[in-house]
Amino acid sequence: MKQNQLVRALALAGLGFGGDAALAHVCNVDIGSGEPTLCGDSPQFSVYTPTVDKHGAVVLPALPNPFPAGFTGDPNCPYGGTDASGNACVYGKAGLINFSGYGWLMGTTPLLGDSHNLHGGTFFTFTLAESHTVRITLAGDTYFGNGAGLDPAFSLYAGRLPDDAHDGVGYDSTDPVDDSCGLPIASKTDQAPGDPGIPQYLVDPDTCVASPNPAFTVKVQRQYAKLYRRPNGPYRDTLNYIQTGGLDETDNPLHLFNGQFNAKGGWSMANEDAIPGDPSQTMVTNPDGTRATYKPLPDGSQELVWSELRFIKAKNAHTGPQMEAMTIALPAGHYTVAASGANCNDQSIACVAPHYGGKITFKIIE
Ligand SMILES: [Ca+2]
Ligand SMILES: [Ca+2]
Repeated sequence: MKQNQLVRALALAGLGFGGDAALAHVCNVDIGSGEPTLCGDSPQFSVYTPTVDKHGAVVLPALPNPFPAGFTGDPNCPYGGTDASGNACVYGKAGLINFSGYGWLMGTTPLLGDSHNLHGGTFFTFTLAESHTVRITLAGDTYFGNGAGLDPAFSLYAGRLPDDAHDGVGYDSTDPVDDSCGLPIASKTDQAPGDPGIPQYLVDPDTCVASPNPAFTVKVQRQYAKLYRRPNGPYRDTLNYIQTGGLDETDNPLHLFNGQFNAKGGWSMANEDAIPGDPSQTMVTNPDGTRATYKPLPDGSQELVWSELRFIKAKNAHTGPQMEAMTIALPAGHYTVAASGANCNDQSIACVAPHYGGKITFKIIE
């Protein structure tokens, strides 16, 4: 319970960061269609409205575009109307002004990054009905006098995350702990296949005193080191924290993971509708090998509540404000772009305080 309260507090702290509660958790903004994307909960929406330039590229800039003629919004809470309870439906024009200087770079480290620091939880998605070569760019973009200074960087993945997913939910916790002593346990979603589940310490459940586990032999230690040899691999060791420096003599991790965002490997997140242990929520494996969990809804449909992203490629070819671009051939499927800054990765105010405007573009080349 303590852990959940802590997670909730962190999540709320994240909500304030960037100034817009509706943007704090995963919002998948479609950069493939050129159509407006609604984010947030009724009756308050943020609307990302891209344009298509003369070269046929979808452009999403820092300064928000006007709603296009004929824009109606959510049918349950129409633009200019009221919801079922009579509340006015509020539509805010959203531009990209929330890129942090460290959001992407932190995700390249073994401690990973916090997805809130990418663009307040905004991810950029597109869908290909068939194979195409596509071009994606990210650059700084001025808004209200700010915008210069972003060192752009982004990562491309196959798949997409559930709406409203975030780093700390119980189903897929960043640093999961047991209920009785608050000490680390293996992540059910992120541990490597073949992880033997042998803890480095044994803990007395009554006193919570930790002592070395004789079963955690040198051989087992080597097994862990092999399973988690890639610091930015698609799996995380949250039992023994082999990737991040191990445990101290009281069984506490020397270094916790910052979040789940992995800029150089696969990763996964869940939303609050994913319930650990709920047998009605089935985990399935997609044709590309990624896994996903769905929650059955009363109308017979299914809600995506947990999913894995499969890493394809990261782009940070330049240091400084130069635009980053990726041209890549992709098969049919759903894709996600995680974008933010590669300016710095430390705790200084100069690093963590500024947020920058940016512009992302997407185009099918052939
Ligand atoms: Ca995960
Ligand atoms: Ca860069």
